[in-house]
Amino acid sequence: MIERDLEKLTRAESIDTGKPLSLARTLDIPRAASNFRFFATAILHTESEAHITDNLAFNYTVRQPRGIAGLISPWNLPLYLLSWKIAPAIAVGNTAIAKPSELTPMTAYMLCEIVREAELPNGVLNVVHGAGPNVGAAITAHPKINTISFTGGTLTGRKVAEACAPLFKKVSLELGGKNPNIIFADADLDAAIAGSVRSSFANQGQVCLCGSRVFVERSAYKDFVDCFIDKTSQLKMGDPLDEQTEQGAIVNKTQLEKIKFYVGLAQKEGGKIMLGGAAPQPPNERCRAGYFFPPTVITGLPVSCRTNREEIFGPVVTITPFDKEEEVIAYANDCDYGLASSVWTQNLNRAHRVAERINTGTVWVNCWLVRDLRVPFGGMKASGVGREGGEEALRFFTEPKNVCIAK
Ligand code: TXE
Repeated sequence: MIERDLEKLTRAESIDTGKPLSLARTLDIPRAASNFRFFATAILHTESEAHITDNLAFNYTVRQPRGIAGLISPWNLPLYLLSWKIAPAIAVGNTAIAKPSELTPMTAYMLCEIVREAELPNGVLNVVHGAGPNVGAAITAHPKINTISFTGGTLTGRKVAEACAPLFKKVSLELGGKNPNIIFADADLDAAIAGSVRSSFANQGQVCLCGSRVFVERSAYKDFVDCFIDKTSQLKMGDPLDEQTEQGAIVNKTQLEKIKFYVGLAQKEGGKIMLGGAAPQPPNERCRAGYFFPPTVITGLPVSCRTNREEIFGPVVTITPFDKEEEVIAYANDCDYGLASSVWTQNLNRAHRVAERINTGTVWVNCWLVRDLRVPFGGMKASGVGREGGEEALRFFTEPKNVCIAK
């Protein structure tokens, strides 16, 4: 039904978020269908563990639904991220109370119509709309909602954790990121540039996985910067509802102001704006009051300045040269976040070595945002606690019980 309603859902998602129609149609909505399909079949293939204790006993583990799951999701990939919580939660037998971001309610509402048409029993999925501090906080505070899966900002994630701790709730937190994107001189530069433009500016840079700190080995630095800027300047910014648009609008004024603040800060910290840096003319009359900001490239910043430490969550990247592998691993790890990273090199030993030493929940090598729904997904440090995806999600939403039967 999600696939049947692809165009309706695509248009609603683009209107709510400002993302290009083409992105909602190829990424957001198809992934929502995949999420439901994946977990509907995953529960047909789970295995149960058993342990024989000498001649004493036979143990088996049952993983039972936990009860009512509270699912709170953000505005950047609304249906994509909400469905990724709903699907596993109900697949293993919980009921769910889901709260989408107040900024992007539409596809969650449309999902309700779809599940009603699919005859999901009333009460299994309950979508509540409203702002975080009241409706979101009511979910995290409610004593009967014993499992919370949250995706959003780190500051809010802390509030969610504080609300859940005294009630001993099981909590999964997918938070912010300040992801390193490392290009070694021996990389396939064409692939690294194409991949880096995507990881820098997809969804207007509003993806927690975006590679916002680009590090390039010095011997390749000038070529990379020149080609990266050239390729980025070809991205077509426009009306999100225009089929040709590749760069849409920022989700709201607050985020636009946040992006402008950090571009100003970067200049104060010694950065040089190589591309973008100021709000452009709106693409057309319909978008005259829209929140547009061009892909922005900043060089010349100190590695540990605020611009390189704090999450901007917009189409802004910094590019910094490095000389040694040790040095760039230290740069990558000198960060409060630990969500994702990309490493571009054709030296396999180096790929394994660097991947092992970077402290992020995901390390992509010679790619970005390649997603297999079976793998664990999530971050460490200020990027969150716990993992979503595959077996990790099925285990998060269930309560393991050991039954030990004497022989
Ligand atoms: O997230 P919030 P926002 C980052 C990004 C962005 C920042 C804030 O840097 O600038 O987070 O974005 C609900 N109790 N990310 O404002 O506030 C809220 O209603 C319970 C990264 O979107 O975290 C919404 O449904 N719930 C992120 C959800 O939390 C509360 C993607 C997320 O809102 C609440 C988006 C409370 N006290 C932003 N306060 C990622 N990891 O992908 C708010 N909410």
